[in-house]
Amino acid sequence: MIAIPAEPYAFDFQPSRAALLIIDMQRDFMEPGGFGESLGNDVSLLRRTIAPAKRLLDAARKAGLKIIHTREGHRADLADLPPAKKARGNPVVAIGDPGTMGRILVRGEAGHDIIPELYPIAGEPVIDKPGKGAFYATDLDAILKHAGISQLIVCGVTTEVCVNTTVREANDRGYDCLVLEDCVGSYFPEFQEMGLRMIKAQCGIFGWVAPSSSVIAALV
Ligand code: TIU
Repeated sequence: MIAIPAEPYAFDFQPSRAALLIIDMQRDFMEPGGFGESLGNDVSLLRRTIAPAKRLLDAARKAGLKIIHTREGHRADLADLPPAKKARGNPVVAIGDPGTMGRILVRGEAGHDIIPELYPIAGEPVIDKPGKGAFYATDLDAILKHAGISQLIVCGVTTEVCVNTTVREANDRGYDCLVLEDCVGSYFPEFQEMGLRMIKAQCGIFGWVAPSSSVIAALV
């Protein structure tokens, strides 16, 4: 057990029971022409997460930590896409429509895939999820349970959407989540701040928040 300095108090890190969970670092959210931009967002705001997340990923790989990636997206026939999710916001380019990186948020398309900087390697499961939470309609819980994982070190985008939803789902399933403030990003600076404050408020109602440097220091 290693005490990682965190808010609201130190996180008792147990590397053999921990997984690095990298949420939706996909081209559709991080690069121009994808889903994020189709919703009217400035994707450049998310890109500051890439360098610290890469440093953490390299350290986690070196330390032999379990690493899991997620991707938000849908079947090519869109059978798992709720009509409400497709229609919401009255988008000019909706999920399933052709974009500059293939069909928006559709599995197998270039835009749906993980950015090259953080691309998974052999042995790192990739969870394809149709929703915002990584536990909804996926086998993530089974994979974590079978590996004896009870702690999640969380990176990814966006802070207030898929990261917060997943952390809340994880919390209700009994996992301890440590969210890394420099490795999660939002299109909205105020949601970045509040998304993190909501996790660590009330004595850590959903989990802990720390900079990635604290986890890297614990891994080496
Ligand atoms: N729109 C937005 O902020 N996020 C998403 O739609 N998905 C994720 O956060 N992955």
